[in-house]
Amino acid sequence: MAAPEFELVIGDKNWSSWSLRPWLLMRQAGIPFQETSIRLRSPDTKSQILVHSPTGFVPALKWRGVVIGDSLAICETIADLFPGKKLWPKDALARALARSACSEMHSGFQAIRRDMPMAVLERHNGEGHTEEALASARRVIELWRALRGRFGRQATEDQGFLFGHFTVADAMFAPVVTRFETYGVNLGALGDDGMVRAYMDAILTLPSMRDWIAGAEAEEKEKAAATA
Ligand SMILES: N[C@@H](CCC(=O)N[C@@H](CS)C(=O)NCC(=O)O)C(=O)O
Repeated sequence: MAAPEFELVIGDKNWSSWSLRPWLLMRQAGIPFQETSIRLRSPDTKSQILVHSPTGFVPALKWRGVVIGDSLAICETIADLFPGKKLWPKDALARALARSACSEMHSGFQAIRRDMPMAVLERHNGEGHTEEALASARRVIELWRALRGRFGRQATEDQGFLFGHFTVADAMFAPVVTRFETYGVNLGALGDDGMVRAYMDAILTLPSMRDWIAGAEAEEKEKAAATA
C-alpha cells in the first residue's frame, strides 16, 4: 500500500488540545495520514518538534514537502483539499458563522485554556472554576446553543453537531467539550437546557473521539512503564 500523502505531527493525546482538532477532523473525514507523536513537557520537546516543523509547535501537517503549522490552518487546508467531505457548512451565512466561531475559539477563551487545561483522562470536578473561566464557559454554551438551534437542529440530516453534520467548527471545539467533562462544569447553571449536554455527548461518543481517548490511555501506560 502507498504511504499516506499526509503526516500529522501531534503531541500527547491526554494534553494536546491543539493536536486533537486536526486529528479528529481528518479521522472523521476518513482521510488517511501517518501519525507522528512527540512527547510534550520533556526537556527535548522543542528539539523533537523542530525536526518536523520550524514553528516549534504541534500540530503540524507535512504535505508535499511543506509544513502547515497551526491547528486552524491545517483544518482549513484539509477542508479546502476535500470539498466533497463538506467540512464547512454549504450555506454562505452558516459558513460565515462557522468561521466566526472557529476564530473566536482559536484566538479567545484564554481563561478556559489557562484554568481548565485539557487532560482527557483526568477528572478534577470543581477545579479551575474561576470567575473568568466560567464567564468564558457561559459564552461557549451560548454559542453552541445558538448554532445548534439555528443550524444543527434545522439541518435535513441532523447528526447532533453544530451545523448538523460534522464540520471544522466541531473539531475546533472538541477540546472544550473534554475540558467541561474533566472539570465538571455545571452546564445548567451556565444556561444549558439540555441542548449542550446532547451536543457534548455527540462529540464524546464519536468513534474517532473514543480512539483518541484510548490512544491517550495507551500513551500514559507506555510513559508509566518507561519511568517504572
Ligand atoms: N496556535 C497553535 C498553538 C499550538 C501549541 O501551542 N501547541 C503546543 C502543544 S498543545 C506546543 O506545541 N507546545 C510546544 C512546547 O511545549 O514546547 C495551533 O493552533 O496549532
